Amino acid sequence: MDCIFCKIVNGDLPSTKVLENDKVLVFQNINPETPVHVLIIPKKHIASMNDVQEEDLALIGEMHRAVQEAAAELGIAESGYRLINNCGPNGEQTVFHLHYHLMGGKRLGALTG
Ligand code: DGP
Repeated sequence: MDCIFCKIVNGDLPSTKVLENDKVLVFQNINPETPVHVLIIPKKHIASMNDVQEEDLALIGEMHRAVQEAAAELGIAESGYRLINNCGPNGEQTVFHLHYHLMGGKRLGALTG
């Protein structure tokens, strides 16, 4: 499958890993927009939030647990952070493998849409 995040999961593309378990990978965004900007992905290929199935709900929970662990690891748990999922064209999704952006390390300002 021609998916760059699957290639990162498989080790066919390099990444800077923050944490990993058998279900979830957290790695540094190649193009960070904030001092802390990592991506949380399921190892299973799910194209977007629209494609999450009933059987994936525990996996989504695992992703949220990984968010907590990564935020603590990266030192932004107490200061706070923003968790974003871009879905589809209006969401400006560019990589069609489900991911959350975990962003922090500075005051991010109000959402403007
Ligand atoms: P989006 O689909 O718009 O929610 O964002 C995809 C993000 O993925 C974007 O912020 C940049 C990041 N990205 C794209 N290609 C790579 C890559 O090869 N390696 C890493 N580490 N990040 C990537």
